[in-house]
Amino acid sequence: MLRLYSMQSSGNSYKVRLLLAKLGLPFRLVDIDLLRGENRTPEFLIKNPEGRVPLLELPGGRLLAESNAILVYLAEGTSLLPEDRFARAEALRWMFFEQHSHEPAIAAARFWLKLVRGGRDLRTHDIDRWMEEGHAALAVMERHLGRRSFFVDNRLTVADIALYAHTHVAEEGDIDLAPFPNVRGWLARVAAEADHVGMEWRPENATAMPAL
Ligand SMILES: N[C@@H](CCC(=O)N[C@@H](CS)C(=O)NCC(=O)O)C(=O)O
Repeated sequence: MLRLYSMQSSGNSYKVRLLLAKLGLPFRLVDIDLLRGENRTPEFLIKNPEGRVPLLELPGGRLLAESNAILVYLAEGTSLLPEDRFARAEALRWMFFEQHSHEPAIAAARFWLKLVRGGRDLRTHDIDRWMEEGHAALAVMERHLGRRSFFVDNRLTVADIALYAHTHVAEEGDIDLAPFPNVRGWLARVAAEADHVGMEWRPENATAMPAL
């Protein structure tokens, strides 16, 4: 069975849980609590030298890190990963945008302002930059969505899943979505798609990180 190392409140982990739920793929969820340093134990660093979640373990033991690489791997052969060469490259383009221009500001703001106790004081010097870069990324999305229902091919793809995960909780990092009506409309469309699950969803078989 697939095994996913994940933290429930991690947007990057949520991308993978959402895709697995949509595809109806059974998997074992292994909780890694970053706030307790479970991602920095020798056992976990053997699996992912970067010490990050999500991490996917395949039945034969092979390991795949990086949320968007995991999405592409799992969605292969499904309608969520375009077959057409150009559409597939466009999906990748938006996933690279998410990692380079969106997640570093929007996810970091939420992590430090909502999830880390005292994070606002620890990272005061970063807040203005997160707001500026987060708004800039949302403005790009707003313009793109002006004439489209979804990011690629006017249908749900892995690009939407990658961008949805942190955007739908951006306000938890003080990033106001009110000025972005197209983005808000798109968030509602993604959430209305078949087999959508929220960030709180978990399969029944969750376990803690096993010792080696
Ligand atoms: N680019 C990676 C980023 C993964 C990432 O930063 N994960 C966070 C949780 S959302 C993490 O594990 N942080 C712990 C750390 O960096 O020590 C991805 O998309 O999977």
